[in-house]
Amino acid sequence: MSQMYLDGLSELKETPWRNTCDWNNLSETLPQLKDELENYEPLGDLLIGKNVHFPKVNILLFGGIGAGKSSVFNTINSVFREKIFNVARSGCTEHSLTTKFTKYPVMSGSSTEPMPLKFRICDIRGLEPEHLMTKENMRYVLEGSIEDRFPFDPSGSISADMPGFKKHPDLDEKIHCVALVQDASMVDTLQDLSLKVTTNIKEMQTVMNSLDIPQVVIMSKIDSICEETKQDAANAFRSPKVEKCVAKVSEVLGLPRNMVFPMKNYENEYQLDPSVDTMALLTLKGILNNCDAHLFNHYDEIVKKYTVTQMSLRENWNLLLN
Ligand SMILES: Nc1nc2c(ncn2[C@@H]2O[C@H](COP(=O)(O)OP(=O)(O)OP(=O)(O)O)[C@@H](O)[C@H]2O)c(=O)[nH]1
Ligand SMILES: [Mg+2]
Repeated sequence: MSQMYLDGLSELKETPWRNTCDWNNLSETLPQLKDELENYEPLGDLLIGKNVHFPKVNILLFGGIGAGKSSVFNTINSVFREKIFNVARSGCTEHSLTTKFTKYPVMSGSSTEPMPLKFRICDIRGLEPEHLMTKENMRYVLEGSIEDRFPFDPSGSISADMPGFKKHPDLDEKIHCVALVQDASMVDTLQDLSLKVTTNIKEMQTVMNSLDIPQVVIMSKIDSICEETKQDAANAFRSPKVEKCVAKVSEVLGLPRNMVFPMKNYENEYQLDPSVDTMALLTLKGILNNCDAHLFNHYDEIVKKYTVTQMSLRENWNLLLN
């Protein structure tokens, strides 16, 4: 864990370094935010009245081993399931605990009939100095060629004839935004200890850029760099330590500071915490905005391919009956 950030207590700032939401009124803020995201539709009002239905957006979690990728999915899923719900395996191991490429649906509601939301979170094996991602594999993942539950080694070789490889994926099977997950407690060592992994991430960013796929950073484990944030995640946006860490990550990964989202994942808790929930939803909202920005560049293609015609309605109806 980073000593630099744990030395001394951080004095919380009077005014937050980023304006996010009303943290003093979470009993109203949180349900509003949750409702907004439960009703998220890809491209939102741009498709209203058009009879166009783009099924779901796909978010890829990407980063080093143990960065907290699977925990990010578990945290977001827990918020919507209204209970701590660990679907993806998480923990600390010598090699990445996640070995399959998994497209997780997110369900809302704690009732018996959960409602699937309009986004999926894709979890992948973490990068290790001896298991770095090749540009070719990155392209396959981003372009939707890797099917759900495919055992996937970022450095392994993949051939188009392998089972689980999709040759011509549709736009709704591709990745629409990448969230680079970075452990906040590793940030001051990014340039030395994990240099190989960081260099690999930056190399993969060139592939994402070439495909015009937006990137954000989820800066996980912020509770481990700031005592006040550990006590209450709501303090993160008034913590100079978190602010400094965000600036450093933005500099190293070459993304604007407003694309870096601090997050505290559920890891030791038995019960949901409104501050942790709110922070996770703010992050998700930022990611979904980026997904929409990406889809906007494919607007004409979406209208052309995803318009629901009388014919396709009839076909779906027949499928349901048979
Ligand atoms: N304190 C704290 N621990 C966290 C947080 N997020 C994740 N962890 C812990 O970090 C460890 C690694 O988390 P994972 O979610 O398994 O990380 P991963 O990136 O999926 O790891 P691999 O799949 O092995 O690459 C686990 O022990 C988590 O409980 C966080 O926000 N705060
Ligand atoms: Mg994992």
